[in-house]
Amino acid sequence: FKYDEAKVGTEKLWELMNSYIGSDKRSIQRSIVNHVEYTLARSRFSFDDFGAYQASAFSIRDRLIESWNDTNEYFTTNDSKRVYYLSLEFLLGRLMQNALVNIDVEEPYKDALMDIGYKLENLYEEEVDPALGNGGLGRLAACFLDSMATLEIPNWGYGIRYDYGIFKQGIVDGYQVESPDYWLSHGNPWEIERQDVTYHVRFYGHVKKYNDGGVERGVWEGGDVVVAQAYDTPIPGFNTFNCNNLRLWRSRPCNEFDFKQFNAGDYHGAIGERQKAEYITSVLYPNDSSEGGKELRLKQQYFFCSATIRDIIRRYKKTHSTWNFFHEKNQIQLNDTHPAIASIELLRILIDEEKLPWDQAWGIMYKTFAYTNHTVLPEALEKWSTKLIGNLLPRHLDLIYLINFFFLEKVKQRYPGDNSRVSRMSLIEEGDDKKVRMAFLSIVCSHTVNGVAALHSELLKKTIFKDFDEMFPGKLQNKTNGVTPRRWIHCCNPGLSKLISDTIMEEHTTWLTNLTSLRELSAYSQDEDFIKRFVQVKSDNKLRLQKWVKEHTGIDIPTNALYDVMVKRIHEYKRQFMNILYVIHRYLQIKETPQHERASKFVPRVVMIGGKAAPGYANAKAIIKLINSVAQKINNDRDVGELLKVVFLPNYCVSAAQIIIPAAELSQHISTAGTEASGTSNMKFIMNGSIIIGTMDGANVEIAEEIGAENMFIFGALVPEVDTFRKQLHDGRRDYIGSRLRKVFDAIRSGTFGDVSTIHGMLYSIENGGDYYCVCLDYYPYLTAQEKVDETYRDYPKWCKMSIEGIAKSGKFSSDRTIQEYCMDIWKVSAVSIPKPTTNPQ
Ligand code: B1H
Repeated sequence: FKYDEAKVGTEKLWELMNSYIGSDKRSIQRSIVNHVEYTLARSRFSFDDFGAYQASAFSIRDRLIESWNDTNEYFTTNDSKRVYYLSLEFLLGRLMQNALVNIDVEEPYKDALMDIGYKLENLYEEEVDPALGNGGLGRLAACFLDSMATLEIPNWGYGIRYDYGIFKQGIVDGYQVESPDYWLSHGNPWEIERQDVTYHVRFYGHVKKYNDGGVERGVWEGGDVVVAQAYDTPIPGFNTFNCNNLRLWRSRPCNEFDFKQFNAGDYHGAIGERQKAEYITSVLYPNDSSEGGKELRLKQQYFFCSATIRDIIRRYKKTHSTWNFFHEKNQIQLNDTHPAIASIELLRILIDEEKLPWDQAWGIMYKTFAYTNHTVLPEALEKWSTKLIGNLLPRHLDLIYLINFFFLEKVKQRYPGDNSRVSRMSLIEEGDDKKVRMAFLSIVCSHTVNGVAALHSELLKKTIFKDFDEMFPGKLQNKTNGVTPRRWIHCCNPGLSKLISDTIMEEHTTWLTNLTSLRELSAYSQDEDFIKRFVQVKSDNKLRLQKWVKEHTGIDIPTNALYDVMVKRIHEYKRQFMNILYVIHRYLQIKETPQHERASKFVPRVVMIGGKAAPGYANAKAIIKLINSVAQKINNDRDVGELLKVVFLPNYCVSAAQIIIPAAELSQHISTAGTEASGTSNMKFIMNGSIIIGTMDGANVEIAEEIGAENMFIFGALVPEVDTFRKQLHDGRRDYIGSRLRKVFDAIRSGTFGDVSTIHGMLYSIENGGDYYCVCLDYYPYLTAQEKVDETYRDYPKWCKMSIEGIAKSGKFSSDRTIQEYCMDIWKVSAVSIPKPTTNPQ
């Protein structure tokens, strides 16, 4: 090519590329069939549902790529301010329906596929559920991505492309067994492998320091170098052409750095070394709300942070020649402290490689980063041993010490003579094994810090971050969590979505982005026709869950019973244990009641509990075993019949949640006050018309504020009462087990539910002053609340009214509202709308 020919060629190429795929039946079918033939190399004789899913996914991805490319180009041309959401977890769930709904082609695809003999709903079921997260924190990241794309915020998510997601949970003899989730075994049609986007990441090695005109700089050399390779997943917004990106990093061996070993003749050894590199991004750590302090975890954190920061800098440098606008063009949000090392990495690059003065480098970092705290539980607060950091990331440890020095100087200036404050606030916890307090480090390195619900944010200010709130008033904010109504109403509950649209006479495209308009439903909470349709939707969903339960557990459950659901990670603080104690109590009561009185005394219930226990968390596993043993006994007690059924829902995950939540009538959110930072499933449940039985903890408090406490079953100790009880326990109080609870303990111990000896340790501890999560304190208020549940369910119109009021007033809990608040108060970023593309004639 001569230059001019090349230019003409580019224009032609451009014209060809700009042909958006049409949404008529023929175009859709042609694009699917093209992928069957040319991507999958299948013929019409070997084209099953899975093949149809894959081909459809590729065809949808093509559409996403069109707007994804346009979006990125538009942001670059307009030099838009961008938000980067850094998270070690993105619990996306299945992508196909979400993509179709967001780009508004679900119906056309349904028709197009039906016409060639495939049911779209069946294809949805063919998709693996990508589960690169533990629970609420990872799912929140996914909801935020959806909201940011929908609100047209220029955003990229950054994280790790784990080969293995959260383990799959099986139940054998009532015990949890874990099996690996190798989710990529059949390929991933949603991602785009970027062979052109790679960075080198260094570990270990040593640092040489030198004085550069008064600034100390470092040169970090030696050690191991691995390659980070990018994989992109388009994140389409709802009802917009904007399509954002989720960039996940995979670790690969580095070709340039291991020649020596190969040349030394140790061929196998050298290959082994290479494979170690791949190991970094192999597996997601499965410990929700507890940190293990393992070197590999720190490697994961630094690996993805380093690649991410380099990527952000490279993008910025494409359009900027000075550092002056970096923070005005880039905001980086840390999803908890897991990616906290990113701020130190930016500082290191600015000082050691970009040769900026310390003050300028510090200012850029500080104005760029913001940090979200998700827990006050001490076991979840990350603390990395200085030995470990110093070995793996020697230069970063230097910088952390330097930051700490400057910071403590400021503390001393501000509070002269207050030595205990200085040691309380130090970024380093002293002791034999000194540790870096990652939360404190993140506060100091960020311009804004936030909690995830009003109560939680207040607690942060009063407890673990009290000193910081005093020193930096206003720095700690609240941003109450939310969930995306696209997935959590429209996709998972199409019946309800339609009913809402019909009732408030708005297209779903309108109210799904303006969720407070659900308030209009309030007027129908006693409307007979509406209630009739509402009840029909719920009972369809119950039927769907009944089938799911049969398929996954073999247990038959009735549909004409109250569906009582508790699904979340298994943890002592969440108190699944209290739930099952109550189930036992209910069972014993039924048994004590003469047959002919039972129907009038008890509302038939199906109690369903699901969730994963961290593999090393013995008490959580013992709780699962207890639930299964109790279920086994009760479900097979013919004397009880259909009055009470208990089901452990195995392998709780996003796709299961989408079936379980819409079917629930009652849902349990019963954590000890002050322990659950927010909770997000509580929001999903109310949006789907389930009533909450819960404590005044996390976002429950705000849910009560919005929907009215009279539309929930609230019980239990408040934070101050929890504090008092714990003090009493400490001081030797032991009289907290009443006779009804004693009976339940006795039933467990006496073998009524078979061998559940794994729970005996917990029972003993609770009885002997170890009731840290206040099960016994809240047990009786819980019984009373449960009685109220039965009483209300008997008055079914009242039940429906409560449940409809809940839906109507759930608008605040859309993650769109949350993201709008982050945009205004933290990132100071506004929407950038991609112009509607013109479709070229095909
Ligand atoms: C939440 C975690 C968490 N808080 C450590 N903290 C992890 C901590 O792998 N780790 O090391 C993983 C997860 N997760 C949850 O965040 C809170 O418990 C919920 O209450 C909250 O709703 C959710 C989202 O903010």
